[in-house]
Amino acid sequence: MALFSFRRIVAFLILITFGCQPSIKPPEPIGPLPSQAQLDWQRMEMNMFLHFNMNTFTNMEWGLGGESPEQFNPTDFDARQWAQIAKNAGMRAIILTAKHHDGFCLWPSEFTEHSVKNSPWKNGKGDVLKELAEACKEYGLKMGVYLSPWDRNHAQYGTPEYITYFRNQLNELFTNYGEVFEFWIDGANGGDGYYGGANETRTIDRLTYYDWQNTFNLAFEKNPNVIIFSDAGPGCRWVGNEEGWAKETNWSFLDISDMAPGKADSDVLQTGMPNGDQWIPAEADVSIRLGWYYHDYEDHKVKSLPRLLDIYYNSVGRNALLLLNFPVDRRGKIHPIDSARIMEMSVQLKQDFKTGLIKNAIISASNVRGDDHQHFGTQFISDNDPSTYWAPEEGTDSASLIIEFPEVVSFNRILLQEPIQMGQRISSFSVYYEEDNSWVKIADQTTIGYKRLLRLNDYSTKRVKLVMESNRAIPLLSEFNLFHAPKVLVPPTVNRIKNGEVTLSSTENGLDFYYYAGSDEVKIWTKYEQPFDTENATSLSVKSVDPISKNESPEELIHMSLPKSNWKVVHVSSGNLTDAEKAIDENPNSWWESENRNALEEIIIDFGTEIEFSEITYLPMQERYTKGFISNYECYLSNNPNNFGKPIVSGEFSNIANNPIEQVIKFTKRKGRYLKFKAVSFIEGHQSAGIAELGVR
Ligand code: FUL
Repeated sequence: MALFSFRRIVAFLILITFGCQPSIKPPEPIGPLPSQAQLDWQRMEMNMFLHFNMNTFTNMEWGLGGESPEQFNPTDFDARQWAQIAKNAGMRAIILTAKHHDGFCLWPSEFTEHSVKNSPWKNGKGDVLKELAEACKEYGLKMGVYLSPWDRNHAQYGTPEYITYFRNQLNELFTNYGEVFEFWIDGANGGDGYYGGANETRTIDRLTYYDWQNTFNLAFEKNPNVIIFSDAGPGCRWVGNEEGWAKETNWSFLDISDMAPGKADSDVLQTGMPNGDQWIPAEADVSIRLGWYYHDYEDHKVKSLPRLLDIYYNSVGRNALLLLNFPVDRRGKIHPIDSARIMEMSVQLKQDFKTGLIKNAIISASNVRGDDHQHFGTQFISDNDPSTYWAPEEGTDSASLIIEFPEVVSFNRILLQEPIQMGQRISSFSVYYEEDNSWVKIADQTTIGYKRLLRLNDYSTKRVKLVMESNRAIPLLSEFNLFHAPKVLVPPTVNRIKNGEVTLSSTENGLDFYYYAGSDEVKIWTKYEQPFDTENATSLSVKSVDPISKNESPEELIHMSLPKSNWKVVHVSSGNLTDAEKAIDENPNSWWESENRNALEEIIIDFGTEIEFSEITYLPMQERYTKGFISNYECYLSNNPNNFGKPIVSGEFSNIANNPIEQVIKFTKRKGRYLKFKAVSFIEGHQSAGIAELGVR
């Protein structure tokens, strides 16, 4: 009988219980406050950034502007692949470099010849923006555009006419491709360039040149909800670094009186301003590789899973939105290494936040606003709805919540969220857990904002306390939960120093490491307790084990050089010997570079004693902007440093420019005390011999 259904009876009981109570007014929001568009934006949490256009084909990060549209020609373009990856990884939107600093346009703009319309791709009939807009629609994603204000191609850049051009382009992008949810304004602006053939240096006044307010108004006319990104907002702000992290203290407020796109203090952007008068939350942009654009020599430099997790926890977990960049390759697709890595991250994050432990707990608050549990009770902090919240009494300076679990629980993650539609209110908080009947502090922190995630060691307890100590107005909390994230099971990082000592480490706390030095099929694993020596073994296997679940990471086999503790550089053709020691210091991040340019260069190493080996290894420098890559080499071996005779081996490092990993030179086993390594030629564009590390095994 529908009339007496259970729901109706409950509704009736609620009505008679609470309906007659005087209604308690909700707390007053405290400004600055986000707009609805900013609220929706913040809830996206993680979006995809794509760098793809002329630089992809010229192998540059910043094109000069004089490139030819002929050079743009993806071989297997697929915007649906981008959208599918974004969707599968849990992202909500894609922002594409429609025009980067070199001025090349990915859409057939009516206002320039420097676009896809004059490229061989699809015989000039292609439109990347159109295909992206369609793919986003298909996968339920939003689309944003990066339109570089700096244009090193345009002849009029620097004059008032260029502003008209820029606005015309903005208009095209906002008119022809459906809703543009975010308009990305990069800060890099002014410098040398092609500028229609002038080939000169041009600068502009970042505060006044673009008449930004009127430029923004054009975007708002097309989409009143567009989020405009720049150093100074107004929709969201650059986080002040390109490494994907915000400071632990991160306010979503800014006072932009002296700021403009490309004109701000990055330290301030990393924290926001506690007294800022506008709501301008942080967006943290970072690339999954070293560069923003695709370079095949960075295929081995895709960020590791632990690194990506650090980025997530230090951006989304610190009240910022994460904009993670994928450099699209020359096919017009995301590289398989990158897509596999982002899926690893997405799987791990799902595991981390799989089960909120608060579900079965009793939550008691220091007090509840007007005792009105129905509207302001603690049930709202675990309802997964960021708009509902628990509120304490007015006048509460410091409020607290105690969570009591029916049984002992273990946790290592804490999630906190403020209902930011009511303003960002909490300035400091701490978390305690109960051990032997007393409270032990485990976190002493500052801001929360939309979301704050804490990564901690494992704690086991029946009671946890959260104290919100200082607040801009009574603290409100929309979510508070604890999780027990599984360990990230990747093999430990291996580090060896010159004296031969090997250390194992991991960014994940609480893991055990095991190693086996040797190349036998059946390994006898040793538990890592302290730095060790590998004697003369050149193979080292390592793995991580979670001591609680006993789950293991895959094993990793590392090929090492014979120990270098007694090695010395006794001769270099240019530069000094102390500097040259960097070539054998076991540190892949330091390097020796010869001083002469375009000359044959050599280095002689004394092993201290005669040794036998069949491989020589050469690691080129591992920096983002490379130099000193040797392409042809000769190796000599002798017991007399003054008489080497003929090379024992010579050859070419075939793919070193594209894949600058450790290069291995193999030959039949030889003995000797002195090794002479000679650079015979360098790769195109390089003029010196650079060595991050030389080894033998
Ligand atoms: C920087 C630009 O100069 C880079 O090329 C890249 O687009 C990055 C996202 O912003 O400032």
